[in-house]
Amino acid sequence: MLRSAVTVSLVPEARGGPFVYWDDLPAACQSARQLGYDAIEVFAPGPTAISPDALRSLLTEHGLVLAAVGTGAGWVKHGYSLTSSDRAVRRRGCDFIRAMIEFGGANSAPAIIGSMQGRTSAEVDHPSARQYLAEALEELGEFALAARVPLLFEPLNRYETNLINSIEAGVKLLQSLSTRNVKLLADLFHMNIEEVDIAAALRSGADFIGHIHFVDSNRRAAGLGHLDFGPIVAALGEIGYAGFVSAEALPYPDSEQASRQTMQAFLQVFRGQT
Ligand code: LER
Ligand code: MN
Repeated sequence: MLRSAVTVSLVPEARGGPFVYWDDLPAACQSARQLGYDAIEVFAPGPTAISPDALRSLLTEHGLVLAAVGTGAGWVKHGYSLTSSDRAVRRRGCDFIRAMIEFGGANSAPAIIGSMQGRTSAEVDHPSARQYLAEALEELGEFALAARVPLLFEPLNRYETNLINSIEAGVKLLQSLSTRNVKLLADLFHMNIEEVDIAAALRSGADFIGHIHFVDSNRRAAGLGHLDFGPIVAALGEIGYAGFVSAEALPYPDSEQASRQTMQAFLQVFRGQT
């Protein structure tokens, strides 16, 4: 059965970003548990921010599991990108993600590649960027397989990347790879900007969707924007989606209220509670 998760950012450089809880991991775990979440998703500054054992103890103490770990700190803190024109920067980006895969894998959670996909530039044209990205995903997908977790790849909207903006483009990219261990992260905020029909896109990505970022049109908590969740929930049911639905939303009006609002929406739309 599909499960609920909520994001926690431990990255000061990401301030202003779409994460529900900030800075204090124990406090976030406590609040998440009180509100009834199954899991947390951690946006960490790096693989040594907290030891996997300490993280496991904290999760166990609160009856939570780890849904996923973000790798975007590689970009926001270090300027790494998997499609940089500089081979050394691409290598450092891959190594950072390998370490994050091990970090998440130690608690059975996949790593997410979002902003680390980078974008084309004056130095890197589209075919080169696509090739760099495919090479990195081949390597990292198989590395994740050895850590017994999938790797999650997230299409982003056009203002964040010009590489992979839609589920269709994501599916094409994954189909071009030989590794079968990369799955798509469908973020409803990005999809609201890029997709013609969100529910149809989810259905078309059926075999590839491995994680959902649950959020409304304006990146506030579900229910605070104008997304129609009925067809989205129906599509996820139709494709038998059984992964995490993770709140990656702005802490609006504050973390606690965004978290509470998301859980209320989750129970309503996925569990049929009124
Ligand atoms: C960024 O916009 C995003 O949605 C994150 O999940 C990826 O870093
Ligand atoms: Mn996202």
